[in-house]
Amino acid sequence: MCATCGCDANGGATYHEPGHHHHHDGTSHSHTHTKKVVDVEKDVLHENNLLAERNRGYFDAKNILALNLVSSPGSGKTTLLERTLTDLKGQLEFAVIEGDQQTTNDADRIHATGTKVTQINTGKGCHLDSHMVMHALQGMKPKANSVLFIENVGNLVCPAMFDLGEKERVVIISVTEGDDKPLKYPDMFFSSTLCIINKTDLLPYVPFDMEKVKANALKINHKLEIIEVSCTNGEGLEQWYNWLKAKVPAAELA
Ligand SMILES: Nc1nc2c(ncn2[C@@H]2O[C@H](COP(=O)(O)OP(=O)(O)O)[C@@H](O)[C@H]2O)c(=O)[nH]1
Ligand SMILES: [Mg+2]
Repeated sequence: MCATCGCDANGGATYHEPGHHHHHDGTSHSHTHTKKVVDVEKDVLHENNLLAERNRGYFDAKNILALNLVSSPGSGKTTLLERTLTDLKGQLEFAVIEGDQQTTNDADRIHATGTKVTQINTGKGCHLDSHMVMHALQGMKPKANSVLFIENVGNLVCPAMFDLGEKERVVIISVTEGDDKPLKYPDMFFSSTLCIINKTDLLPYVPFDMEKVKANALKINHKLEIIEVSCTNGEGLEQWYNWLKAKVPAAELA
C-alpha cells in the first residue's frame, strides 16, 4: 500500500463485476469521497510539478538528457541499463538515479559498470517524486552534457502521475507480462514517448501477441515509438542505442 500518493484511497475508482451492469445513482456519499481525494491529489501533484520544473531547468542549463524509466518490477530496467552503460561506455557520459522501496541492489549493479549512481529508497512510497530527485541531484552533481537515467520504482500505476522533470519517459514491458498491459495501465503508456518491449528471447515460450500489444499501446498513444529488445541475447539493442544517441545533441557524441 502506498503511503505517499494516496493511491490506496478509492476516489475516482469504478467497480466492475463481469456479467453485471451497475447503474451509479450519484448519491451524496460517493460524491463526498471523490471530492476529498481529488483535492488531496491536486495539492500533492501541484507541489511535485513545481519542483519538476526546477529539475527540468537544471537539466536544460547543464544540457543533461534525463530519462525516466518506468515499468512493473522485473521487466528488465536495471538489466537494460547494465547493458547500455557497458556497451556505450566511452561514447556517452552517464549517471544513474535508482529508485526502489528498499535495498541498494540495483545501485550496486550499476556501480559495478563504473557509472556514477545514487540510490533513493522510498520506504513505503510506490514512486519517485521530483523532490527526491532534486535531493539526489544535489548530492551527485551529474556532469554537463551527460545522459541521466532515472530508474523509477517498479510500478505501472503511481509513477505515471509524478513528473520528475525528465525530458522523456521510457516505459518497459516484457513479454512475460501479457499483451493487455497498455490497456490496463493507459496513463503510463500515454505519458511515455518510447516503449521498449523486452525479453523477446522468451517469445517461443509464452503466449504473447506482439502485434496485439503494439496495437493496444498505439490505441492509447498513437505517437508512441516501440522498440523490441532482448537484454539477454542483445537483439534490438542497437535500435535502442540509436534512439538514445539521436536524443543527444550531435556535438556531444564522442
Ligand atoms: N530472458 C530474459 N530475462 C531477462 C531479460 N532482461 C532481464 N531479464 C531478467 O529479468 C529479471 C529482472 O530484471 P531486472 O533488470 O532486475 O528488472 P527491473 O526490476 O525492471 O530492474 C532478472 O532475472 C533478469 O536477468 C531478457 O531480455 N531476457
Ligand atoms: Mg531494477
